[in-house]
Amino acid sequence: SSSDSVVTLLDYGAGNVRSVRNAIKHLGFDIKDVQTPEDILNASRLIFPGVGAFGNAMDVLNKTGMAEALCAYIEKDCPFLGICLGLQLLFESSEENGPVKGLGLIPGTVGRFDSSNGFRVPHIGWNALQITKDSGILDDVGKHHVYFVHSYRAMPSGDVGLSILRRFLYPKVQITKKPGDGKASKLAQRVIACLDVRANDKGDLVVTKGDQYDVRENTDEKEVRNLGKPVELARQYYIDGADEVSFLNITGFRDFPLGDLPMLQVLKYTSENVFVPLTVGGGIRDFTDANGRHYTSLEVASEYFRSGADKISIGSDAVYAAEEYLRTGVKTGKTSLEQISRVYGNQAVVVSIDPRRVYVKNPTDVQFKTVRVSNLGPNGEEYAWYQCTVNGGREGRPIGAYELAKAVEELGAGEILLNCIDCDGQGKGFDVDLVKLISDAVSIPVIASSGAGAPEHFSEVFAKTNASAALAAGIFHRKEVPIQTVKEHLVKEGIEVRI
Ligand code: 1PR
Repeated sequence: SSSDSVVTLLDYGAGNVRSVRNAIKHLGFDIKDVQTPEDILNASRLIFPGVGAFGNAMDVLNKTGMAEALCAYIEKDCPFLGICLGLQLLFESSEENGPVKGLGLIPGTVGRFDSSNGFRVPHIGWNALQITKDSGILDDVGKHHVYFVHSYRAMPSGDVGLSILRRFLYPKVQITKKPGDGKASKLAQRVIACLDVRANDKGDLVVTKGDQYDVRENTDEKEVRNLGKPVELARQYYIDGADEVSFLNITGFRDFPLGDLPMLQVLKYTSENVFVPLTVGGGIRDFTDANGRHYTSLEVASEYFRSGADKISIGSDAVYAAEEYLRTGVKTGKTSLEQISRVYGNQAVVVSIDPRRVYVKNPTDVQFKTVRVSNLGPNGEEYAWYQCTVNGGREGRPIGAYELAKAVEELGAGEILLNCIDCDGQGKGFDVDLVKLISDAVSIPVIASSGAGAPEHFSEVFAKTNASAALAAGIFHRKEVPIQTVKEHLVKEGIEVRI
């Protein structure tokens, strides 16, 4: 093929580069992978989709000689597109894992966002771009929401001075966009479609859906409820406007996911056609297989990332980690949460909480944080706490959702997927008391989940709580309400969404 249709890609092996690969192929280009530093020097067009954490990336670039080649390539002024960390690495240093020294090609540093003023960090979701300078490749982008997922941002030094000089040298450059004059104006609330996946009794991977986590039919055979094929449904939800798609491998707690190749296949096929972020959860923990081979949770997560996941989600293992942390007050650095977020960044690690409501007469009856409930309990109880469970709701643990959320935030979770067993599959609305409790307790984004049965439930949870996203399953699987209708309703209610 002619070199015009070839793009050189620098993939140093951390995180999901699959989505960029799929996008490049989708646009009709071939990819040449960088194997040696020479490949960088010989490139005619280089894309560096940086994913993961800054320190780890710099280590790899330095060890492989890629750092030096990158500097030489960019100094020659050859076409270079650095995406996310791939751009940040060009700066002098980063606060992430550090300070760590960067490539030093652009004056300035990379710093963490400030989470005071109620701004949630990581910054996750579809936000607006303010394009104040004329830049060919960003033309028209200002009208749309674009996806962000990061805790750090580059802060070029001498920005004002540079732009004065630029205007002096290039007086024709116009400000093409005034802030706020496009359609997209701020961070959009997300609508997420969730696919609970497991093998049915015949061994086929199916999308299933529970009623308070019970996924079996109410028949004599008690077969696993089958709502469709994972790849097809994910594709449909993407077309319908889902802002993200989540897969939960719901038997991952007992079946080892790397033995579960179909799930990895599902991710691979899905990421070829679905260009919104994919999250996958289930079974992320240390594991020893039947042959005695030990896998770390980091290896399990890496396999999910390589197969196309943008984020992974940890359930049971995060509960044990939080319990241990609260008991000892020590961060060991060894939990799956800490290890995966250190390598892939906090923004790539979601903690999925599966709480069950426990009513109490008085807040002092339990050592856990309680809320005053909007609807009284069966014996007139005015309070409840939310007990965390493991193994798909099968076992209750001595920790509340509030305590867990705060602990996992400290251990490095970047986002919380907040389910509620009582509401799951009931279609009666989200547990607003719970979502409010948790989204007020942490400064990372919280995804409300379980119970959506009508568009009004989405607007209710966004109006009454600080949730950043709302996730639903049954309402979409059963085709009761299309995603587009939910979004139109949110727009009508004055809630910003990506259209
Ligand atoms: O513990 O790390 O292996 O992770 C297991 C993962 O699988 C967890 O994220 C856990 O939430 C999930 N899971 C386990 N068992 C079930 C089950 O249903 N039997 N599903 C399960 C979780 C809840 C949501 C559901 C919402 C929305 N299901 O995923 O999609 O409740 O449903 P709705 O809109 O129909 O009400 P680990």
